[in-house]
Amino acid sequence: MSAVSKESCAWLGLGGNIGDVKAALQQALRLLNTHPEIAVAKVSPLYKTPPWGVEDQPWFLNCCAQIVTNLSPEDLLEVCQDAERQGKRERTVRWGPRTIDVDIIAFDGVEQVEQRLTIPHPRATQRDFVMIPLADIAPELVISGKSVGDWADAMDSKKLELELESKDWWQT
Ligand code: A4P
Ligand code: MG
Repeated sequence: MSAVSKESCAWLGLGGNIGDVKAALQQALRLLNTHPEIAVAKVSPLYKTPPWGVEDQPWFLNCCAQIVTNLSPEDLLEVCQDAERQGKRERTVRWGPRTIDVDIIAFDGVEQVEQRLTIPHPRATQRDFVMIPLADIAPELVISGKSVGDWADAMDSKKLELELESKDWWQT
């Protein structure tokens, strides 16, 4: 991994809708937090969200996290994809497959458009299941010229349900 000396904040969007999603999200956040170059600073409440895009599928669980890291955005993406792979692993037939996505929504001072990694995430500001949890932990963060709080205020928060409100749900 390439070393980046500066500590940066980054914001992640996590979600899934197959299997024990809460457990998969907890596992992903704990995995990120145990990485030597990553500390999980804040986690939003966990929301139950209606499916976006393809609507004929189960509701999702979604949350956002603020992390502090020495990694470059590309190396952080690799760690996020490792966490996804672990979450997707089939453990036992009984519990079935698990699906989890971990996206990088924003990274301090970074704007780039590349197929491998676009920051800020190109579709994040259209998604209530990203902007509403993100507004819980980073309302002042500016994405595409507008604060996350303002993006979230323009959305219909009633479509989302609070699943777990405590800020340490992922650790318990
Ligand atoms: N990639 C580029 N930029 C990024 C970034 N900022 N963060 C590349 C993460 N990855 C990024 O990712 C495919 C590739 O995008 C990665 O390998 C990486 O190199 P992906 O997550 O498999 O799919 P995607 O094309 O990024 O799709 P997108 O728009 O993230 O949609 P998903 O993940 O398919 O969305 N409804 C609700 N309520 N909640 C949800 O969480 N999720 C989806 C799935 C649809 N509807 C949903 C939800
Ligand atoms: Mg994705």
